[in-house]
Amino acid sequence: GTNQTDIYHPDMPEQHVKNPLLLPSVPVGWDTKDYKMNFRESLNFKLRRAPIPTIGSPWPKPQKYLINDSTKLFRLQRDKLGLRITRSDDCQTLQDAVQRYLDYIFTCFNDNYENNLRNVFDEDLKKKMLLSPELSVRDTILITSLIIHLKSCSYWPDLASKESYHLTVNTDGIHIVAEDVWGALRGLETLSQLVFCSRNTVLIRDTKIEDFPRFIHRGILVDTARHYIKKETIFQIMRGMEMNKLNVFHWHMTDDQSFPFQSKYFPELSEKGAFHPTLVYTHTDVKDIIEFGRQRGIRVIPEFDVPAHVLSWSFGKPELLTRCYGSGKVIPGLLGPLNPARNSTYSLLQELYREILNLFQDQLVHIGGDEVPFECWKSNDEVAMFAKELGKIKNTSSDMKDVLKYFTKRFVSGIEEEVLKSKRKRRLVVWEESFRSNLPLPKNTVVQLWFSGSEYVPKVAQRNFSVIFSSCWYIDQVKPGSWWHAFYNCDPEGPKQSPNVLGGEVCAWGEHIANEDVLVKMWPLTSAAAERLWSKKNVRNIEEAAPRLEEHRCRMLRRNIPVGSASGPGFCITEGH
Ligand code: CP6
Repeated sequence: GTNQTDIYHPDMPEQHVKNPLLLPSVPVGWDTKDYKMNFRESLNFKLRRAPIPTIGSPWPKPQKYLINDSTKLFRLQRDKLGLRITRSDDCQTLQDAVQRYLDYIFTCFNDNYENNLRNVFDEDLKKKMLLSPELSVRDTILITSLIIHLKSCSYWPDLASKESYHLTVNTDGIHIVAEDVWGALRGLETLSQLVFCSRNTVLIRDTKIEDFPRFIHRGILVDTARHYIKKETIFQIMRGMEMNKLNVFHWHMTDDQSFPFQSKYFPELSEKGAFHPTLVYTHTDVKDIIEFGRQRGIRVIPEFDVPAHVLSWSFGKPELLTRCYGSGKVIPGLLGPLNPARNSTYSLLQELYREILNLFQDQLVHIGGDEVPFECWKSNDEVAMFAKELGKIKNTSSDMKDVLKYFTKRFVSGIEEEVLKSKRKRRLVVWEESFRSNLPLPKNTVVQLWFSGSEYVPKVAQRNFSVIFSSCWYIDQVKPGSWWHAFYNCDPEGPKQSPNVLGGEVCAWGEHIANEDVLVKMWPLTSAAAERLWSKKNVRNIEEAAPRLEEHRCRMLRRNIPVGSASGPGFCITEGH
């Protein structure tokens, strides 16, 4: 290859980009602690110019990736590109995806090559980076076929979905080979990111890619209870997820502040508990969102957080919650967690879960279990008596931990009854505390870590539970001036590989994030975590990633996703017009 290889060749993670305008090498910790700049680094940061975006570099970086710069460039023309799907037997999901991606591929923006070089002031470097100025269509080879080889076409994506694919671009045309449609989707996304545009021509290099995800669970938690998020915004989030090969939409549906789910069994929950009768998700809305995700290989996981974080449930169903009485720590008249002492609590939960399990398709169902305070239960005579009765049965003294255990056992067995009726396998997800409190959880439960680092993963493995990791990926906690590096440096696994880690989720907790800013806060920060979750563990060179992230940010803007700053200077030609 030429010197361009130094800049574009993504298969050399340890090789430093020879680009004088980028940050010099900084010592980067490899743990879950926040990335803090030292004085020298912060000075470098202040003086830094915008990274020069790469061109035609996919994000997240593929597992195996070869670009041959020694052959001529290829060009694509929509009316001259023949499409063939082998063994498609009516794979509608793929056909819809191909149309979507052809639109992306053939929307030519001339912003992403020559224009970016305007900001290169090192003339030698510029010469090396520039496509030969005489380049014309005659110097490129027309590719006339896009062939997708597909073994199967599953309807629903799930935990076992194969997302691997091979992609080659050469004189034989473009080939995507995948076991299942989900791999073909990821391959099409990569293909759409390999193309670039110069003088109104869609160009692509000779490329060979073998790709598969590092983790099977790569998600975003979206909180629709603290601020209502519009359906169209959720679609935009999912379009961004597709571009970053993220495959799980964790829907934190309800919380203290609102209950936006319009239940058919208990309409009063949203009639009284939503912020406004119109700020709800109907069954149709939920189905639309699940379908939008399905078409992109994105699974939707519901979370109706219990037994705490439920104040909004009480607006429609006051009798569900525990009334707190003055006892030092709690304010009299306040409502606490669900009342664990009443049969009606469990029957409502079971019926609500009948509805949830009919509506949501995914195997994983999040049942919450975070931040359960015991003070209110303790202050309430009915619950205190109930605890005493539990103690009598067990012949020991019972405390509120036992009440929580009882609640969990009965709540979970109600869900299990409904699961049996629905004839579909399910797996429960719980927040970290439920694991720490040693609650009676089914064998294959998944524990979502939200405050412990990866050093805690083996503790969960000891009890044979799987892990979803979130502790260092809070987009609502990002302070102005902090970097995407903190997201990029965080890893769900410690130095040793942990087979019980399914993956991780970036969390968009909604106390300080609304419909109008969720996307700009989410992107491109979430892209940093997306690469951590998809690419090889050793893909962690910030200097190598910076220009690629810069390109990716512009690419997302070109697809109309409102992407915020990459925390540092930068520009896209599409901005500000
Ligand atoms: N809301 C709910 C939240 C959080 C949790 N549950 C949360 C609080 C602080 C941090 C992270 C998350 N906002 N319902 C805990 C899972 Cl730092």
